[in-house]
Amino acid sequence: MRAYVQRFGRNLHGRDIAVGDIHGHFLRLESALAKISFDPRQDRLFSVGDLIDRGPDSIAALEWLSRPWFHAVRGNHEDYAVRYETVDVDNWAINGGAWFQLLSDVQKRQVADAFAALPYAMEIETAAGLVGVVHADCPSVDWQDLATVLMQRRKRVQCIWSRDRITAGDATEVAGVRAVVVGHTPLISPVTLGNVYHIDTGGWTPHGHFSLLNLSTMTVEV
Ligand SMILES: [Mn+2]
Repeated sequence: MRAYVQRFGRNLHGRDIAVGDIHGHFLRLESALAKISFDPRQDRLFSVGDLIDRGPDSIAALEWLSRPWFHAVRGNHEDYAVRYETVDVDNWAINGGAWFQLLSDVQKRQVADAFAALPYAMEIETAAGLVGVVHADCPSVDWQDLATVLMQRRKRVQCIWSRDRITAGDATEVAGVRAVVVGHTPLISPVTLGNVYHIDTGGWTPHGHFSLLNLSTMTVEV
């Protein structure tokens, strides 16, 4: 597998945009990107993970990951797929993973391998400083310690599952980084706690929408 933390240099030509949980709703994502005139020739899109499950088109995640301007971290739903040989299938199905059981053995392996290659964290250099992306929460006090901290399995679990910060309203800043962007917990509108931006506004739910966050200005474009 690749490194736990994947680094991206400055985008000198276009925008860097982050999006919350997609959960198989790639057509809705395309509509949201059209609203901001997203230009794949120069803009980049960074996903907080949970590309799959619940929505109608989970398998499209693989095609999206092959696009050079689309990047994602591992969410807890990708982690189900990575662990497909030992996962509690019934529990996963309740959480939207029934589609996976209909795949051939070859497809299952292909999907699991693609998601196993995803990093737990991405860090993007922007004009205003370094911005981090993880699925649920940053498990280290200082972002600069993250690669080391993620060597512990329980910290990787925290990274893709924890709701402690948002549940407690904890506004402690993550040191060593300008901002951290997370998803995992559906909200009516984006919530910023300290320098942690929670952007899953339920674009995959009947009444939610995708929030597209500009990583240079840390403002929501739509
Ligand atoms: Mn999640």
